[in-house]
Amino acid sequence: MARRKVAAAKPKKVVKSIIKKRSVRTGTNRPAQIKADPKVTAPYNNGWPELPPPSTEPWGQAGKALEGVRILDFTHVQSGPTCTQLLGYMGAECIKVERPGVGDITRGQLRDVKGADSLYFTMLNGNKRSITIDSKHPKGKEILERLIKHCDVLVENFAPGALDRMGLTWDYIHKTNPRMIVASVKGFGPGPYEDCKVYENIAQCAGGSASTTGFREGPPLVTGAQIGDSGTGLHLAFGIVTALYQRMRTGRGQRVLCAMQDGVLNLARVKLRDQQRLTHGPLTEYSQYGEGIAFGKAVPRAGNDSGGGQPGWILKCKGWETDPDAYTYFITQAPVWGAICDLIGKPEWKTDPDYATPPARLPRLRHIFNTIEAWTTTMTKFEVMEICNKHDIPVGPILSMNEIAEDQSLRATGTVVEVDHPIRGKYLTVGNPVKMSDSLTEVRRAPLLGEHTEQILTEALGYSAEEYAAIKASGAITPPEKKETEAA
Ligand code: CAO
Repeated sequence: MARRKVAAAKPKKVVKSIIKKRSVRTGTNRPAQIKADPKVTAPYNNGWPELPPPSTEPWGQAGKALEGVRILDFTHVQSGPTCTQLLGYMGAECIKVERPGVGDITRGQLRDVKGADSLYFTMLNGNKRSITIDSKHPKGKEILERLIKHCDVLVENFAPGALDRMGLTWDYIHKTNPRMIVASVKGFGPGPYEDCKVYENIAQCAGGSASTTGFREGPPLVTGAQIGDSGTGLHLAFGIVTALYQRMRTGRGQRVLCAMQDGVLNLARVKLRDQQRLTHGPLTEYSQYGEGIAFGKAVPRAGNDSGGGQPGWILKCKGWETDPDAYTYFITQAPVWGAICDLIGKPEWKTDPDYATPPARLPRLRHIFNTIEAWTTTMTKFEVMEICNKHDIPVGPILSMNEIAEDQSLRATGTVVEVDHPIRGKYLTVGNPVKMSDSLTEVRRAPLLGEHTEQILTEALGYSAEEYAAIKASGAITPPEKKETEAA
C-alpha cells in the first residue's frame, strides 16, 4: 500500500531516469539485466514500473537473492565477518581483504588443529574469497582503488579511525565510487566513548544486557549468545540490504553504522520497557515480587523468569543429578493452566481462588514451579516436551551443544552444515538461519589466507599476467618475511 503511494507520487520523468540508472550496471558476473516490459503494469509489479515481470524459472533456480552484489569485505574477528558471511549465504560475492602473512587474527585464535585455520575463523568466513593486500603499501592502495570501483559495498569493523588512517575516508570512497555503501561496526556511536575499542562482553555490559542477566543475589552475567558481535553483524546486514534497496532509487551509496552498544540495547529492549514500568509500580511477573522483595531504582536481574507476560522458569528433569543439561523451560501460559493442573496432579488448583487466575498465582510462583518440578523430575526433558506438546503447553528442553551438533533435524534443514576443508578436514558450521523459498543457500568452506589473490587480481580486476607478477614482486600482496627472502 505504502509502496504504491510512493510510486504514484513520483513524476514520470523521475521514474524514467531510475530505469536508465539501473540499466547501466557493468561487469562480467552480474546477473543479466532483465529489461522492464512496458506492457507489464500493476498489479504484476506492485506499482514499480522498473520491476521485471515475474520470473518463470522454477522456484529456487532464479538466482540467489543477493546475486551480483559485490562486497569488499574488510572485516575481522566476529561482528563484521558474521555480517558478510550472511550476505554471502544470500548470494553476494564476498572478497575478504586480509593482511599478507597474517590475515584475520582469528585464523590463529583458539586453534584446535595444528596448522589449520581455527573454527573461530572457519565458522565465520564461509562463502568468501580471500585476497591478501597490504593496504598501506602504495601498490596495495592502487589495488584497493580498483576494488572500490568494482564493488557495491565495503564492510569494515576496524577500531575507530583505522580505515581513515589507511586513506580510505568516506570522501575518497564516495568520490571513487559514488554508488558504494560503506558499512561499519563500531563499539559505540558518536559520543564520549566513540573512540573506544570494544569486544563482545563489553558491548553486552554497555548495552544493558549484563545488568539484567543473572540472579538477583549474584553479579551481572554475560550470555553465551554473542549478541554484541554476531547480533550487531546481523543488524549491519539489515542496514546494508536496506541501503542497497534505497540505492535503486537514489543511485548513490551511503554510510551505514551499527554500534555494538545500540545493537545489544535493541535486543534488550524489553528491559528498557520494564525500566519504565518500574516507575508505575513493581514488576509483578518477576519472582522477586512474589517473594516480597522490594524493587530498587533499576530493572533487577531476574534469573530464569520469563521475559514476557507468561511466567516461566527452568525446572529439573530426570537425570539432573549427573547431567548438567537435564532441565526444561516451562511456561505456565494462562490458557493452558487447566491442562497443567491436571498433568501435575493438582486439579483443585483450577478452581482454587489462590491459583485459578494469573494475578492470584503471581505471589506464589516459586511454590507453583516447585510443584511442577516435582512432576518434571520424574521424566526426561524430551518426555516432558512430548507430553506437554500434546496439551499445547509451551516447554523447551535445555539442549546442550553436543545434542545440537548431533540433531538430525537441524542437519536436514541446513541450519547445521558439515563442510570439508583442505587442511582441517570436515567441520560443522551454522548455515543460513534465514530460509527463503526462491533463494537457496549453498554453504561453502572458508578460504585459506590469500587463496584467491591471483584469481581476483587477474579475473575480477583485470590485471594482466605481467602486471600480476609486478604486483607480487612489489611486496603489496606478500608477507614481509617473503620480501626479505626475495631481497637476499
Ligand atoms: N594491511 C595493512 N594494515 C592492515 C590491514 C591490511 N590488510 N588490515 C588491518 N590493518 C591494520 C589497520 O590499519 C590497523 O592499523 P593502525 O591502527 O596502525 O591504523 C591495525 O591493522 C589494527 O586494526 P584494529 O585496531 O582494528 O585491530 P585491533 O586488533 O587492535 O582491535 C578490535 C580489534 C576488534 C578491538 C577493533 O578492531 C574494534 O574495536 N573494532 C570495532 C568494534 C568491533 O567490531 N568489535 C568486535 C570485535 S569481535 O569480538
